[in-house]
Amino acid sequence: SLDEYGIKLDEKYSWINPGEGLVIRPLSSQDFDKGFTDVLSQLTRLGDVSKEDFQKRFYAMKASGGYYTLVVEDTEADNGSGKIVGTGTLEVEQKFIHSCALRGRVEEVVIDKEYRGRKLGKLVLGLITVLSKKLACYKTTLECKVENIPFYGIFGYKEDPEKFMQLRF
Ligand code: 16G
Repeated sequence: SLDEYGIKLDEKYSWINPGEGLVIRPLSSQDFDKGFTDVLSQLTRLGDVSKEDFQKRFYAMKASGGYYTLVVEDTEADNGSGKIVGTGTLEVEQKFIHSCALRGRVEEVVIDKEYRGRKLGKLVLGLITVLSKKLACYKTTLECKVENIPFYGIFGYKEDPEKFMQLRF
């Protein structure tokens, strides 16, 4: 449950309600079988990721710390065996600057195309944002398509005057 990320679902978090049959929780090592990577492949190129690859990376991320991946599961889908229908990750980096602060990054926010329009993206991003604040990140940033700027704006994310640069290999 969200306990694992230090979030106790008290009345303060009554807005964390994905709807009938749906749950939002941390990623588990068993989620490959529930189609976690199928959801990721709706964001960008997934490449070859076997169940073994997924589990290796899952445990490596756990060991290194700083990765908070949330998933939305439709517990009633696939005859009750459950299906991952959304995800989003908070990555927390350690810094020397700002008095040894933490910096948050929002990554891989994607909702299955069949489940869009149910405010699940808002739920995932809202929870990631709360989590980054709770962990005392001095800032939390993300990269997104221009058409998604208004979506992130709802949560207070503003366009950075600095330019984002990249080198692709
Ligand atoms: C988007 C994602 C980012 C992801 C990237 C993949 C959010 C907020 N942003 O920018 O996390 O890593 O797409 O695109 O979800 P790429 O495969 O072109 O690097």
